[in-house]
Amino acid sequence: MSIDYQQKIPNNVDLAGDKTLQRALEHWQPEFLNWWADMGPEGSHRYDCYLRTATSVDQEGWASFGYVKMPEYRWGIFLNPQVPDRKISFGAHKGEAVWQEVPGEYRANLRRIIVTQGDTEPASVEQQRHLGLTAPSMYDLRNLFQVNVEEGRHLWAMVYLLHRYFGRDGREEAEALLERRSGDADNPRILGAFNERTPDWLSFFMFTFFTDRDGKFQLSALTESAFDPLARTTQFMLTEEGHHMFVGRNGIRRIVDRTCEIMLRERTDNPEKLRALGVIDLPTIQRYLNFHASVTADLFGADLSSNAATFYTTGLKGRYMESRLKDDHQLLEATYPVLNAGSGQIVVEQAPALNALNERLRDDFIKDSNSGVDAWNKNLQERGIDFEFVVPHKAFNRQIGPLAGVKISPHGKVISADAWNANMRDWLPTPEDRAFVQSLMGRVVEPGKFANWISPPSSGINGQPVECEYIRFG
Ligand code: BYC
Ligand code: FE
Ligand code: FE
Repeated sequence: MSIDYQQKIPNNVDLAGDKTLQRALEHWQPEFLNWWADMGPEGSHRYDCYLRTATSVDQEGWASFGYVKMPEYRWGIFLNPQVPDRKISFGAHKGEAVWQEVPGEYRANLRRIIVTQGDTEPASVEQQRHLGLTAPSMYDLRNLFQVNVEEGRHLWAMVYLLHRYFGRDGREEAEALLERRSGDADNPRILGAFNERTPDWLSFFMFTFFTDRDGKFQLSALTESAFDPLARTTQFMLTEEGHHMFVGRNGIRRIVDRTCEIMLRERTDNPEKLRALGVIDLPTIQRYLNFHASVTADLFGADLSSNAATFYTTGLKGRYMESRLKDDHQLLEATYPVLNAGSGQIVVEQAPALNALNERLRDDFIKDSNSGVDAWNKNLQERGIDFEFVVPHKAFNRQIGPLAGVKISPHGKVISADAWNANMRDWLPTPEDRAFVQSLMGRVVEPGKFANWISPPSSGINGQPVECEYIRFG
C-alpha cells in the first residue's frame, strides 16, 4: 500500500485508473490551493518546514521527515488497505458484507456525515491561521504547521469520498467546503466549536487537547462504518490525530510546568504576582480548560438524537471500540443513562440506548480527557503544589441538547441565573484573562529559545535536538 508520489495528487487508490475522477479532483486541487493561500497559516508561504509526510499506510513505515516548502506540501488520498471479507459489526445489517458503494437509501445521511466531518478540517486551519505570528518557539511553530497540513489532508480525505461516491452533488459539497468560513456570520462552519476563535496559544493547546479528541472519538465511530471506504479513510486519519492530541497535552504540561517553576521560586500562588512575572496562573488555565471542555462536549450533539439512532441502525456510524463491546450490537432493548435537569436538579434517567449514542460517545470522550488531565495533576503533585485541574461536569455551559436551557456549575449543580452571573468570572475566561494571555503572545523563533511562559519540551521532533532549526524562513 505504498503511496504514489509521481502523480499530481499523491494517492494509494489508483486514481490514475479512473480518469474522470482524477480530472474532477485535479480541478478541485487548485481551488484547495487557493483556499490554503488565503486561509492557511499566515505568512508561511516561503517557509521550509521540517514536516512528516505519509509514505505508506503501514503501521511502521508511514512517515518520512524532511524540509518541505509549506505550500508545496503533498496533500493526498490515503486509505488503509481493505480487510478481506470484512463484515458489518452492528445495526440492522450486522453480519452482512460491508459496502464498497453507497446504498441509495442511505446516501443522504452518509453524505451529511461526511460533509460534517469534512467541514471541521478546514475550519480548524482557519481558526489557527494567525497563531504562527505569536509562536512561543520554532519547535511549537513547526508543530502548529504539522497539525495544519494534516487537517488540510483530512479535508482531502472527505473530498475524495464525496467526489468518488456522490457524483455531482458530492462535487458541489466539496466546493462548499472551501466556501464556508469559520466564524463568518453569513456562511459559517457547520458545528459550533469550529466558529469560535483560537486567538492565543493557550487556546490552541486546549483546542488540540479537547477538540482534536472529539476528532479521535468521532473518527473512531466512523472506522466502524459499514461503508468500507469511509472506515478505511478514517482509520488512517486516526493515526494522524494522535499527534494533534500530543501537541495539546504537552503544550499544557509545559505551560503548567513553567508556572510551577515560578510559583516555587517566588513562593507564591498569587495570580497577580505570577502574571506580573509573565506566567499564566493556574486558575486562568482552569478557566480555559472549562471553556474548551464544554464547547467540545457540545460537538457530540443532543443527548437524545434520532439521527444518531438512525446512523447506528443503518450501519453508518458505530460506537467507540464497537467490536470490543460485549452486547448484541443492535441495542433494540438496551438502555443508557442520560441527564435530566428539568426538575431543578440533575437526575439520571434511563433512555433507549439507540437514542443515547451521542451521550455515550461524549462519556467515552470525557473519560479519555480525564486521563490526560490526570497527567498534568501528577506533575503538580510531584512538585508539591496544592492545585488540581478538573474537567468540568458534562452539563456545564452547554449550548446543545436539553441541558442548554439550564444553568449548571462546573461541579454539576443546577443554579439560578443570578448565581451563574455571580460566578461566571471564576468559571470561564474573562475578557481580562484573555487580554492578559494575549499580552504574553510574542513571536519567539530563534532555534532553541522559548517564550517565558512555557517550558521547553523534553525532546525534539523525530530524534532531532530541541534547538534544531525546524523552520528555515525564506
Ligand atoms: N453545533 O440530532 P442531533 C474533528 C445540530 S472533530 C451546531 O444531536 P446529530 C476535528 C445537528 O446538526 C469531529 N449544530 O445531531 C477536530 C442537528 O441539526 P438539524 C467532527 C449542532 O446529527 C479538530 C441538530 O443540532 N466529526 O474532526 O445526532 C480539528 C440536532 O442535533 C451541533 C463529526 O462530528 C453543534 N455542535 O449529531 C479538526 C462526525 N450538534 O438536523 C477536526 C460527523 C448538533 O436539526 N457528525 N447540531 O438541522 C456527526 O456524527 C453528527 O452530525 C454530530 C451531531 C455528532 C455532530
Ligand atoms: Fe482532522
Ligand atoms: Fe486533528
